[in-house]
Amino acid sequence: MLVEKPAAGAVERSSPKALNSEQYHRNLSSVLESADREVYRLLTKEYDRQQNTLQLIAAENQCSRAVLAALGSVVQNKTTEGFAGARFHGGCEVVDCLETLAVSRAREVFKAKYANVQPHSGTGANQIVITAILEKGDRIFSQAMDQGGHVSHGAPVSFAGKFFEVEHYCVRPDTFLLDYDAIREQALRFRPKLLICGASAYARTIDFARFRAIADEVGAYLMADISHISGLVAAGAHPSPVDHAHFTTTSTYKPGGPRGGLILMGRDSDTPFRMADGGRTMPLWERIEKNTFPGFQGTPCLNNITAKAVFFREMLSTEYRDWQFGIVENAKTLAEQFLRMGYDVLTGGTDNHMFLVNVANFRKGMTGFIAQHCLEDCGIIINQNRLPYDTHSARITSGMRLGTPIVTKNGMGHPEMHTVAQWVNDVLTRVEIQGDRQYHVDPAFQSGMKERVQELCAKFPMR
Ligand code: DSN
Repeated sequence: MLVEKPAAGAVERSSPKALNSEQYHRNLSSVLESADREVYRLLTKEYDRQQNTLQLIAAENQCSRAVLAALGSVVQNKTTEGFAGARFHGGCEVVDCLETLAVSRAREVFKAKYANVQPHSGTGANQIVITAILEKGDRIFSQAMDQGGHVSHGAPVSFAGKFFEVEHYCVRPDTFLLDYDAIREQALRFRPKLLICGASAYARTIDFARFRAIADEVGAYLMADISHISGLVAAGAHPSPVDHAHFTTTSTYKPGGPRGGLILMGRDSDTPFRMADGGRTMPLWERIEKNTFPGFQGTPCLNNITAKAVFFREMLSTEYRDWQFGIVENAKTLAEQFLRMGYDVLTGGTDNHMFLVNVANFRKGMTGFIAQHCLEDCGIIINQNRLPYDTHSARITSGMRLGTPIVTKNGMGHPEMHTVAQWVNDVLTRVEIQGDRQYHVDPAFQSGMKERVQELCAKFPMR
């Protein structure tokens, strides 16, 4: 065998020493800083924004640093398709264990017979369920987006809205509450194949048993999208739909975990499903699995699945449970303060983590747009929200939506909710309204408020 000799004078290269996992994953933030200062600088800015402003967006949450660590690991490098034990690629022994762990923990958290941890998002989970059981043109019946529903439940602009025939139910115009008798009557007329319940802007308890009774009466499947309340459901702070709905879906970041989705099934997981083309009959869970891959997604995000496993373990803790009840208590306190100050809080309060306020009824000319933006100028982060029967467009709106998951996680309680309500009121009272989207905030007032917000947030650092 011919062996090439190094040229005279050449330096012999020593091969780099392999790091162990701990060394490889340590100080990833510093690694990013040296590799890409521009992104590092923006990431730092976002951390500072989250730490120094009040996070009151009901759809947002804050995951643990353990979840962040799981997201940023070498697991992200692995490609595979299929489910644990039945993969397309080799080298899956570790990711199979991780996915199996995530599934068993999810089942324990939600007392579910079946859990699918692969959906990339809550919307993806909904799309997997919808396309698993419906054929093009089939009927979906869901809460309208401007009535508190969610875009993925069949809004005209969404995927489901384009390929299925969708009709929406509304809340009552006088109480803004779901009217189950009216929903039943409409369902009897419309005869949907899929009834969807679950909301992104509804402050009251949802009666999942009632929805199931309606679905059964009209021969529909029931999907409960509990993205906004799944943390509360897991802790027992809101009734669970898992044994009422055929399918329960949720995003995993809204209850405080990594980005991603989850599909759960209870007593209906083995219900037989017959393919429309007359193909074989299979249990519902298997239909969902087949429509996840190869039906809807390719490689699952295995680092997110790893992080879901970490998060589901957190969800089983007493600390997590206490946090969920604290979120509801804080939301109730905050809503009560707004009511006390004369605001129009829809439905008169809340049973969950959020509530809606009609700001247009608070001051002449006030809009959701102005409320969101002038509060943000002062370090208070909320979102404007279209209200049921809103007279303003989606870009202007009459409402604001406030939620308490993050402030509660960071340790704020009743006294801070009083302060926050007072500050929001100060800003909304002081802002000069110049049009639907035009306003002026006195710069000295603005910087004073930002400082106070920052001081409060410093006492309750991100956990
Ligand atoms: N579902 C949206 C919301 O409630 O704001 C965000 O995903």
